[in-house]
Amino acid sequence: MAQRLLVGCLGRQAAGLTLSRRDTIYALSSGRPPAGVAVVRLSGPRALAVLESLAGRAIAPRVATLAALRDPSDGELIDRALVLGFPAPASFTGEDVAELHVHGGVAVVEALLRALGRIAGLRLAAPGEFSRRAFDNGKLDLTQAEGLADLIAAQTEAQRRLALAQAGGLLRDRAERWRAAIVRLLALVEAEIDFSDEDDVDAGSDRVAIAALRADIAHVLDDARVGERLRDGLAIAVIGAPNVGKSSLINALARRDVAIVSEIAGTTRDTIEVALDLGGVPATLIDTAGLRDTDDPVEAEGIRRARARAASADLVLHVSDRVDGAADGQRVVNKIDSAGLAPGHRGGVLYLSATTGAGLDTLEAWLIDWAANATRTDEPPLIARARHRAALAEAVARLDEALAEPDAVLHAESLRLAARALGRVTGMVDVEELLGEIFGRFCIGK
Ligand SMILES: Nc1nc2c(ncn2[C@@H]2O[C@H](COP(=O)(O)OP(=O)(O)OP(=O)(O)O)[C@@H](O)[C@H]2O)c(=O)[nH]1
Ligand SMILES: [Mg+2]
Repeated sequence: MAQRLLVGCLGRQAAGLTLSRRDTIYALSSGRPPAGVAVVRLSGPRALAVLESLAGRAIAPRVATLAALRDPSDGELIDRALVLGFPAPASFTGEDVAELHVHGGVAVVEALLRALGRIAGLRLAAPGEFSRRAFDNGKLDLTQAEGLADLIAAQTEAQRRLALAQAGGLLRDRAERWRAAIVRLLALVEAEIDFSDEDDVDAGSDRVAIAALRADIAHVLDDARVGERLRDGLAIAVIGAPNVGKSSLINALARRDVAIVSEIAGTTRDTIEVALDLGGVPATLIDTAGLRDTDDPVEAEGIRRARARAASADLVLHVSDRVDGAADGQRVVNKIDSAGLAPGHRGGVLYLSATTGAGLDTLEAWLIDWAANATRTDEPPLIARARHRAALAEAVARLDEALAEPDAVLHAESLRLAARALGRVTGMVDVEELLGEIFGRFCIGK
């Protein structure tokens, strides 16, 4: 292993970015027309030449310029637009990029896209292709690309903040730092193996450092899944006996008629989900089939699903229509209008009426409070996806392996696998780089 890694000093190339010459791509990057403004973006070797041929003149880089855009094939005026050129590599994709800010009319955008489509060497971008090129050119790592996708999909304030932190490289920086530290340790171990006559060298000097790294990563993993909860939303299951008003409550909270309500017990069969914004924290409210013994196989299946949803939910609201009885979850007593009870929060129970709306504000405030608590952290969450969690957990497991391994060669292999796991987080797994690090430090007259 050590021999293979340390063969020769010739292989010390930079972690290779071999940019093949590729198509110039274009797409409407703004929302669906009509709109005030539409932004059409081009990226690739022909982007700036095409920009100038549309504008009929030279366009200064990085300066917003008003230009009359004409179809190069027939000289027809398409629109007067604000255009920008970003020469490579200082652009979003790392390639030459042009942006055309035209009036956002359906026909304007169509005419422009048609004109672009007629130009040789240009083609419509595939979904995500601009970001993919940015990734390929080292402008973004995987976590930042994911962060950008999440930022575009963000529906609530908490999601926006999380996505912005990811897009800004919060996780990338940490993962890269951990990985670099492991690669340094690995280089030391490799050198020990290489320069020692024995194969059972004690690689003990690095164990303190490995244990510290392991603790650091484990601490980040121990985050109550706040990042994933913010990204995916908190799950709130509404359960209870048939006819207590679960669906009515869901409709009241969602402020629309999402679930069917009737005086017939056993109305809801399927689980129905509604998205809620709880003070910036996304949540999914899940209506379920009323729990009771039944011979109806369809209803029984609904009840099975209700129990499963409750088991996996972040919160269970247990609705009943009377004061007595136990509950597994937060107790909510509905129909206080017919029971003659006052609305509010007393003795751990929320009293309300889905029909009159009394007590709903208390429930909403309680939910917002609960959501804030469920997603509260000292530090901004680093992990936003199961993929991140799996890779970091793998790194911890490999570091544990390394710590327990007496054989220096196997110890080094575990460290290498830990580094790879971290490299998978950012998508920058690269053996070349590992080699570079080792050669750079230990190429002493070999
Ligand atoms: N008086 C009064 N009636 C209510 C209230 N909430 C719901 N109801 C009525 O109770 C009946 C049952 O309501 P649903 O919302 O369908 O009850 P559910 O718990 O979803 O019932 P299943 O889906 O069958 O389990 C309907 O006739 C509602 O109009 C309330 O706050 N006050
Ligand atoms: Mg129902």
